[in-house]
Amino acid sequence: MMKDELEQIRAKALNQIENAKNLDALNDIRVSVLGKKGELKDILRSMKDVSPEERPNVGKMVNEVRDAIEETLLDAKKNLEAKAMDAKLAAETIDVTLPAKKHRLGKAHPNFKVLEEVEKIFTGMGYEVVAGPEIEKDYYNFEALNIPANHPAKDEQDTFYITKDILLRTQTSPVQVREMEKGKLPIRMIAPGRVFRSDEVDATHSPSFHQIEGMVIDKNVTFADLKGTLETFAKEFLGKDTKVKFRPHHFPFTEPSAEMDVSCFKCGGRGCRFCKGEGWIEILGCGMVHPHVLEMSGIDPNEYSGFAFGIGLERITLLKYEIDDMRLLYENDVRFLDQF
Ligand code: 2NL
Repeated sequence: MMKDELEQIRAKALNQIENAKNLDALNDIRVSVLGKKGELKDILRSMKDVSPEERPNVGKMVNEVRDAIEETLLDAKKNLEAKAMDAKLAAETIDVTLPAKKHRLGKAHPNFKVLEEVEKIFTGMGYEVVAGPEIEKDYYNFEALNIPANHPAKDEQDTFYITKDILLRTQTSPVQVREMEKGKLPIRMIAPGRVFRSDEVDATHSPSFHQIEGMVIDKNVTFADLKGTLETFAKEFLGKDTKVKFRPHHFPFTEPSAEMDVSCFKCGGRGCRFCKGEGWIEILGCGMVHPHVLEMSGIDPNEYSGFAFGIGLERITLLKYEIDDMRLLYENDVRFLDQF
């Protein structure tokens, strides 16, 4: 009779365990069957009614049933925990084969592209690229370049002064003066960089823009070297059919001085809207370094001579890419920049 009861407890418990949905349900089963007030404890309490001969058998059976239920409970617990872990992992799964999010790639600014191109042309001819300070002494920006105290360029309307003697450079010439002062000759250099002039912003002006100056100083450098070098530059930069023309000009730091025009690369020189019917476009200023400029930087003009030139970077960028307003170069509108 007690044996039947035990079998019933076992069958009922195993069935409940099999149907348990979670760990709480399993625990409830444990308490109701194996706990202090559980069904098996009731059986043990009624052992006193069992005959002494039968007791060891019944005791053995109770132990068997308890062990079986405990073992099944443990298996079910492991099973439920494994299922919970599987669900957690499934929820956290990342599909590494999905396409990645698209990144917006940056692009080189047209000014920078032109600068790189110009640098490549001159370094290819053996020039060194040299940088210098944007905040300069009046001496390096003006005096050492033969620009007298009363020159209009020195006017506060054109130049940003920090103190009476310190200013934002208006050209990159000071970099070249500093190089001459070092006294290591010959010199073959370009000095690209930011320059400042107190100009109102419009389609062709900005208070901060960029210049590329160049200079060669050696024995027996002539105006023919200047012309050959700058013609080579123009052909490499704008195409081999480009023609050049030198017009006399005046700069305080060069003598003689000139401006170089290139044949219009849109119409080939016939005259069009782009070159305003001229057939020619001005792209740089140049000249033979003034003997007084050489002398002030400690170079003997009887032994050495040289040429120099200055190119407005924004100006040639606008020309090269046919951009009609300089302000576009500074706005950093990606719809504009994406086109280069
Ligand atoms: C222009 C004119 C020029 C130079 C810059 C230079 C520098 C030294 C000595 C002599 Cl250290 N000259 N630079 C020479 C001629 C012209 O630039 O119109 N640039 C946009």
